[in-house]
Amino acid sequence: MQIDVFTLFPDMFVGPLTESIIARAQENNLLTIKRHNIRDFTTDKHHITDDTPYGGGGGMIMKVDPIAAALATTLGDALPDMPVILLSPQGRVLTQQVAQELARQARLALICGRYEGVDERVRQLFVTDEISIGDYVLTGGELPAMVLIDVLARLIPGALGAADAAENDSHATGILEGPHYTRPATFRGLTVPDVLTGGHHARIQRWRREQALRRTWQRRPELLLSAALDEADKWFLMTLAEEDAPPP
Ligand code: 4FV
Repeated sequence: MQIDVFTLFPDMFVGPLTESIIARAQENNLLTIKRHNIRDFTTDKHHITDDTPYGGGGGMIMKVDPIAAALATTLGDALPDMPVILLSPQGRVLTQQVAQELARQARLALICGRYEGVDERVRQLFVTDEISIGDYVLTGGELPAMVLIDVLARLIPGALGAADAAENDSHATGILEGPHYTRPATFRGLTVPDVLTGGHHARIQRWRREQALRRTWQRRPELLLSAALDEADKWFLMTLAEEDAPPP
């Protein structure tokens, strides 16, 4: 996968994209990330990339022309048929399902807004998709772009160590993950559940599924409405409901 990032702050990406899994995915040519500084595509001597809003009002707006030049110059004839994603609070909210959909693309372009946002003609001329990482306002689209790159990198086959790690993720299964344990077997008197050290894989799998269902029931019950639940899951959830039901 190749991701072209258009930003006024390319150096913000250095840290997050040069460590651990994302660094290794680039070393193994599973992922290529190209950072483009929109300011490099200005034509005026002051390299202006933003201006005051027509109609007045506070704040500044990112100009369309430097962004247009950056996209055309760097993407060339690949531009028309590749997803161009604007990171903004007005976008569809990023979920694991949205990430799985985008992870099928060979190439993506990400536009990072700043100030009050981009000129609307950026959307009209270039943007094919708009993604928000959540209902809050950040100083720029760079962190959302990094979040999107991180969630996509994990979904690239071969990017993660254990082959199936991504499949069991919270949200990848539609429900939350249950508790995890590793050595020591006891810490400050807290011991690892016996089922996990008993070596009975079917019991371990069942226990993990029930813990995941319990955590989802307690913290994000709405996820259960869209989760793929089998009969055993439904019976287990019934017992949780009885547990929580007020005494008659
Ligand atoms: C944002 C979000 C976000 C809005 C104004 C950048 C800021 C500034 N992007 N998910 N939430 N963007 O807050 O994606 O231009």
